[in-house]
Amino acid sequence: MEKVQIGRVVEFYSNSCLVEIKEFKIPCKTPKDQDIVVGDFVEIVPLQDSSEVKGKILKKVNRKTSLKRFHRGKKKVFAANVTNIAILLSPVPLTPKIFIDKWLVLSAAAGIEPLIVANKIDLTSDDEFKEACIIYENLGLKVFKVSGKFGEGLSELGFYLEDKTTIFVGKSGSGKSTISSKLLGINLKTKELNKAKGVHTTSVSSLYVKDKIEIIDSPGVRDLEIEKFNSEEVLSGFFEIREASMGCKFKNCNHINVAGCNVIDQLSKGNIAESRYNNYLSFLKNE
Ligand SMILES: Nc1nc2c(ncn2[C@@H]2O[C@H](COP(=O)(O)OP(=O)(O)OP(=O)(O)O)[C@@H](O)[C@H]2O)c(=O)[nH]1
Ligand SMILES: [Mg+2]
Ligand SMILES: [Zn+2]
Repeated sequence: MEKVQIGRVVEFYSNSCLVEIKEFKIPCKTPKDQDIVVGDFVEIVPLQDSSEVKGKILKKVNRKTSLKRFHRGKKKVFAANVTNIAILLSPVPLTPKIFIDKWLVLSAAAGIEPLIVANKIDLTSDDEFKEACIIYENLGLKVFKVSGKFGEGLSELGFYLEDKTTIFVGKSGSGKSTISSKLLGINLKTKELNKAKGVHTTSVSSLYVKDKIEIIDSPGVRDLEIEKFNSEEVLSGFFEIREASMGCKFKNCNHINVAGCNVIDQLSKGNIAESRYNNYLSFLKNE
C-alpha cells in the first residue's frame, strides 16, 4: 500500500486542487464529501494509474482557524489555518471604510488577527484615504503604509509577516497581487488598471511560501455579505464601541440617541469615529 503523506492545499478549484508536498505540487480531485479549502493540511496517497502523478485525498487535518464568509446567504469557509488577515486599503480604486469594517467583523468572528495595508502611497492620495489610515491607526490596529509598485514600506511589512500565514483581501485592483509578488519574489499576474475594468485579475486563492512568509493571494471581492452575523459578533469587530458600551451606565441600552449613554458620549467627543458608529448601526440593522 502507498504511504500516506501530509500536504498543504495551495490552490483550490471546485473539482480539483493542488496539494504541495515538499516542493511538488500534486493535482488531486477534491472529495465531494469534504469541504477542503486553500490552506488546509490533508492526508493524501499518490495514485499511479496514469502517467501523471496524482493524489487521492483521504481526509483533512483539523484546522487551527477557519475564515468564513457568507455567500448567497450561506456561511462558507474559504481559507484555513490563516493566522493573519491583511486588509488592503487603497486610494485608487478607493476602498470604502465600510468594506474595511466588514473585514474587521469577519476577522473578529474567526478569531484571526487583522492588519491594514494602506497601499499606493506613491499616488497623491485623497483625504478619505488619509482619514481612513488615521481612523484605523487610532483603533490600535497595525497599519502599514506601502507602495507595492515602488517598494516603499515593504521590508517592514515583510518582516512583520514572518512566521505567519497571511491572507491578503481587498477590492479588485487594490494591489494584493502586486504586494504579494514583491514580498515573495515571484511574478503574479497583476491588473492593468484602466484596461480591465470590472475584471478580477486573480481568479483563485493561492498559497505561496517563501522563507518564513506564507501568503494567500485572494481574488478581489466586490462586496461582502454581513447580514447573518448576530449583534455580539458585529460588536466584536467594533472593539472601541464594545469598550464604550461596557462603560455605559444604562442596562440594555441600544446606544442610539440616548442622553447619558457612554457610546454616544464617546462619539460626540470624537473618540469613536462617525463612520465606525454608522457602520456598526448599519450592520446591526441587517441582523
Ligand atoms: N501607483 C501604484 N500602483 C499600484 C501599486 N500597487 C499596485 N498598483 C497597481 O494597481 C493595479 C492593480 O494591482 P493588482 O496587484 O493586480 O491588484 P489586485 O488587488 O491583485 O486585483 P485583483 O486580483 O483583481 O483582486 C496594477 O496596475 C498595479 O500596478 C502602488 O503601490 N502604486
Ligand atoms: Mg490579484
Ligand atoms: Zn448606551
